[in-house]
Amino acid sequence: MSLHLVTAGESHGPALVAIVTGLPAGLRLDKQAIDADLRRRQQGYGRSPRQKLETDEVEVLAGLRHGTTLGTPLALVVRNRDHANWTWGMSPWSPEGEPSGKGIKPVTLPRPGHADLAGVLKHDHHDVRNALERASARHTAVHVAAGGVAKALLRELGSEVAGRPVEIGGEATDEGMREATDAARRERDTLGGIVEVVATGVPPGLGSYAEKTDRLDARIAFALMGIQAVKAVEIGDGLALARRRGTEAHDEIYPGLARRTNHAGGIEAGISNGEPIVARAAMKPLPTLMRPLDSVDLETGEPAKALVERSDVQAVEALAVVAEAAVAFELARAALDKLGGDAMVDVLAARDAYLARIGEQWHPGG
Ligand code: EPS
Repeated sequence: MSLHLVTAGESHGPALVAIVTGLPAGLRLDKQAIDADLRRRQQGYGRSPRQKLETDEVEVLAGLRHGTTLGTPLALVVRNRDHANWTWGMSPWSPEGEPSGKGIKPVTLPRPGHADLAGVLKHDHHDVRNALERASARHTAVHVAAGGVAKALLRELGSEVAGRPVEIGGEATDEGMREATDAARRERDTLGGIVEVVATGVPPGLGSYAEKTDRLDARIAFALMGIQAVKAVEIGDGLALARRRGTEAHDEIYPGLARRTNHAGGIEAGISNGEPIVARAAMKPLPTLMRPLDSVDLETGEPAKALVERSDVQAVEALAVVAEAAVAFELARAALDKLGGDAMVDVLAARDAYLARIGEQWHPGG
């Protein structure tokens, strides 16, 4: 059984939920490490005032005993503190009492670039809120919690995964990113950006060229493109490779099977090659705008300005943490597909046997 993740949860509902299946028993988890990633995701220069309301923290409902996985489905929860302001508006059952708090009035002004319009048409909703609540990037919190579990597994296997923003609003230095964010905030606008995730210590041989669903680059691209607001993904030198000649595009092989370049971003033909895995994701500017774009009121059919709501100026630093979690989850899945095992001790024994076998040829460090 492959590692699998399913999530549920609306942005202002009671909680976000993730269930991870396919984990071996005997993996130690550290609540503080997972909570530290949840805090990293909440921080960032352009985040919305919502982050002052939330103090994300992981709760575990199943699959863990005394900090060690049981080899059963792992159920993770991150509560939405803001739900206290939406108890009537986002009540899972027919609400009782007089309407109060937020989310009472139906939203009928779809934001260009958001799920609002396509979501209501697809599902026959009459309140845009019924679409936007799940489309919101709020539920990336629980993906980060699941990514924390994957990172714990990878760490046991000797791999580390780290994400960072490399561009915000077209600026590539810390100062430029901050200035661009300040300017956009002043001008009541939003920004996008680019994040990079690098995974080190990944052995050769994860993934497969046999089927596209098993290609490691395809899986990573899928995982990154599946994050809210991501519009492009590249692996290694990505798009730039298309403009190079073959003699300048590939990573030559030296004794010990070492490489001196990593244009491929650690993946050749859908399989890890032992070099650092490098993936980048590009995020569009957030579509909730303080200076709203043209739209149409779905109730009247008349031209109107789109919904204006509290939101972030940019969330690129948050995306870096979410992308890190997404890549970690795919790498953990690929590692378990390769190594199998119902128990961590079996996974580690398989890893040792595999590294011993390829170590006869593969010793890139010399
Ligand atoms: C989001 C809009 C904002 C963000 C939210 C994502 O929420 P609200 O509408 O409640 O102000 O703060 O992100 C989070 C809450 C989070 O934890 O990342 C959206 O529309 O995607």
